[in-house]
Amino acid sequence: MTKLDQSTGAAQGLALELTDDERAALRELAEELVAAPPALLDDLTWVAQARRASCRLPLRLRQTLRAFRDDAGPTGSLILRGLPFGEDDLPDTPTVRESVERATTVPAVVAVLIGLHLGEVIAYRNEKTGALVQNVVPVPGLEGTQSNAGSVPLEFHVENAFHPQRPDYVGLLCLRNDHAKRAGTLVTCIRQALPLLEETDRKVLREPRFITAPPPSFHHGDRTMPHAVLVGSPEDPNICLDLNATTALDDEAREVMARLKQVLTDVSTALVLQSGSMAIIDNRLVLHGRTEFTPRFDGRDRWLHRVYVHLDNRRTRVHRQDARPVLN
Ligand SMILES: O=C(O)CCC(=O)C(=O)O
Ligand SMILES: [Fe+2]
Repeated sequence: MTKLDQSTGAAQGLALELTDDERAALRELAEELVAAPPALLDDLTWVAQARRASCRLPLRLRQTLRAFRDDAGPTGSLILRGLPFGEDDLPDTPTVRESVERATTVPAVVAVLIGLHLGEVIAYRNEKTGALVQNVVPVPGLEGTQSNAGSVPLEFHVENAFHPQRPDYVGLLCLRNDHAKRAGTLVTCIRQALPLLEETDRKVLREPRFITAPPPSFHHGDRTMPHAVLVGSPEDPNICLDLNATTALDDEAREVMARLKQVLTDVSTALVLQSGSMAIIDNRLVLHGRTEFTPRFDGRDRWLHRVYVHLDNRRTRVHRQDARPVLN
């Protein structure tokens, strides 16, 4: 893994650019899976075939994912570039609410293969109809919403922060960026924010003085009990916070949350994904959001595939019916 060019001055995280040979090998593997019956991303027998195939991803890609799983590094995010598809091969960007991908296309299969090498690809029954691969696209009428169908700036959040079994990783694969090629996924990592917080503030953030509601993408779901924002090792904690859905329960906690928001903003970076790139975000360490952009609804708007990954299937068994990877 190599560090990205840091000419912007901001640490942009870990990155891997596929070589031409690796791209060709990944294309061949993805096409095999596109054709594997029943050619449905959410079918358990198809997922089992994809899981086996994920062991045949190019070696450097497997090594990179394996190292990222051990430690997501100072920024908690990884960018893969040179994935085997181009903007010109794609159909129009969807424009409907709750858009998901059900059929095995090369980009969707690539997202699933990468997710399945990192862990298990999961979804939530009450979000986007439980589909394993979801479309992140601007939707007419939802421009101003704090959701991934919007196009106004999207506040920093841990994905599904309210859920007791939130994803360990979020994968965002870019099929096409916005017309201006400038829309970015914003990321900010608690590892970079922590040194800038006073110990008195850290202590408040370790106490159960916050509650978090489900995001608008969830049709059902309960608010959390009072919870801490920083959890685990005091020197290298996990973070659980959604700036649009987390409420502080008292004045002091509210002030601390405002200071944390400022620090998270100060250390944030924009990952401007272009077609053929994928960001993998460690959802225990990183909050993400999005810059604003102007959709045209002309079939060429920004389009990402999103996948969620869990590291441990057993941990979520109580949330799943039978062996399916869809959580309640
Ligand atoms: O549009 C993006 O870059 C990220 C949107 C988002 O937060 C998500 O899809 O989870
Ligand atoms: Fe998100």
